[in-house]
Amino acid sequence: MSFEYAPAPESRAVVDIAPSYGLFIDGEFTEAAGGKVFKTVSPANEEVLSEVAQAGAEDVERAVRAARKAFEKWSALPGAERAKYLFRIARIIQERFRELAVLESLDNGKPIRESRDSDLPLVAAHFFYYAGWADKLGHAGYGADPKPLGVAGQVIPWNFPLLMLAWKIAPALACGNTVVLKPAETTPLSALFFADICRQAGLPKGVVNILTGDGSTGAELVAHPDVNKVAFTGSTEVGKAIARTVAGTDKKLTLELGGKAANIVFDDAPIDQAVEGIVNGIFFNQGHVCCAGSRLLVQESVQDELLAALKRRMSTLRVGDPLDKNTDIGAINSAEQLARIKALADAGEAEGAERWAPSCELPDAGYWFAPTLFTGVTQAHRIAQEEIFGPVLSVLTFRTPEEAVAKANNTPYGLSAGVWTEKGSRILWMANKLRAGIVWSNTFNKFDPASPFGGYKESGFGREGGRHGLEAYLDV
Ligand code: TXE
Repeated sequence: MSFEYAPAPESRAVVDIAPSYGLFIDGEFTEAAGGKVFKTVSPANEEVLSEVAQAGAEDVERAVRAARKAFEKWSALPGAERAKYLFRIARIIQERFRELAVLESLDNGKPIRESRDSDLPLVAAHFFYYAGWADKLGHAGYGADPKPLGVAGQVIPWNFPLLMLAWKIAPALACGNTVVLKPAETTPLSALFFADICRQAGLPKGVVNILTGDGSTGAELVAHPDVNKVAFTGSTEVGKAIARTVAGTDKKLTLELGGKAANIVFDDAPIDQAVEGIVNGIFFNQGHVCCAGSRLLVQESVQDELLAALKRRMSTLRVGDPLDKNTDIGAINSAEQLARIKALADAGEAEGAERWAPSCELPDAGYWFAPTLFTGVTQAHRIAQEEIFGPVLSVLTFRTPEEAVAKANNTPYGLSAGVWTEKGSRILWMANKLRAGIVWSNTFNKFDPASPFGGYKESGFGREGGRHGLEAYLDV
């Protein structure tokens, strides 16, 4: 069985999406020099939401020039003045949160409960947090007068469009840099609404520029000789290509790439609490999360009990309309991403793992994938090594803490991990042994702007968030 999906009209009405958008350069919306456009669709029903300009080399040139010009004045402003703009932006985000949450769910496919209760509050929190730093940089232990780097070229992905923008733009502006940001091609709209918020806040022209476009726009931007700092979040493959471009230049670089986090459950953990953490870890945002707990490592003695409880819980998850407040799992962001998830899940079966999913109705139109569990997974299986970036959980088992650590660390990635146990000393021991930038204990996917975020190994380098996040935008 299947059903027709149509977004709830009352929520859809809170956001006014224009039929077309230009690039945001030097404080104005403008057409791309080459006149090219592309469509952005709602992944829940393939409705065309708007037509957006595709920036080319000439537009990158214009945007970087505008950012360079604005840098002179912006970097010379006292920190307290820059803070005022950032506080103003944070407050406008709070005032417009409902509109932005609906927009984000429409363009990305994520459940409104998540965009409203997780993404948007964190977006505002990042601007408040870094606004607070802008006038304190001289007293933060960086030396008397730390300097901004110049023009930051920032490329972000589609899984948390507005939150990734906040992670990149808030610290850059607080430190006195100016920005050219390229959102992902499947989720350009919230960045364009953010451009409007910059105007509303009276931000000086050219301090923030938004270039919509695909990977070719991103490649032009990071290669531009007048960009001083490159910040990228996305696939490890593209991250490596960007690192090659930047190598041999004087640009600074931070990369936040993929992950294959282990969520490790010991036999003394409260099972119900752990199940909630596992579900949140892998099904939050359809599993389109770089730090998603995509591998469950469960201690052998509690495997049966835990998996039974997990399957019961998974059977209650509601998949469907992103704008319905009761939805737990929304739409997969794009046809391409859906194809990648399907291919890896099929590889799991072909390699001998056992596939299970609760019965659930999926809409006809749009891109959907049921929450899926694989048991009988070995460390060599592709679904235990590669980032699936979808609602698919691979289950492995262990007997001792040492074995758990060895298995958890046995992927090319090192972004995050979770440890579930009542034993404090074990948590500390595990946290030290796990090669992961973030280790959560008895919780998962908790974020705070004051806490640095970033990875080991192929998950990238540099930290975003917290005091460490400032260092990526300062010459100290
Ligand atoms: O990523 P891309 P895709 C992982 C996840 C996913 C896979 C592919 O496993 O399945 O990557 O996703 C821009 N120079 N992550 O293809 O291509 C692109 O336009 C400069 C994990 O969407 O890396 C977009 O804005 N920029 C991840 C951004 O890079 C380029 C989040 C990300 O797209 C470029 C997303 C180039 N040569 C995917 N090519 C995370 N760490 O959270 C593309 N882009």
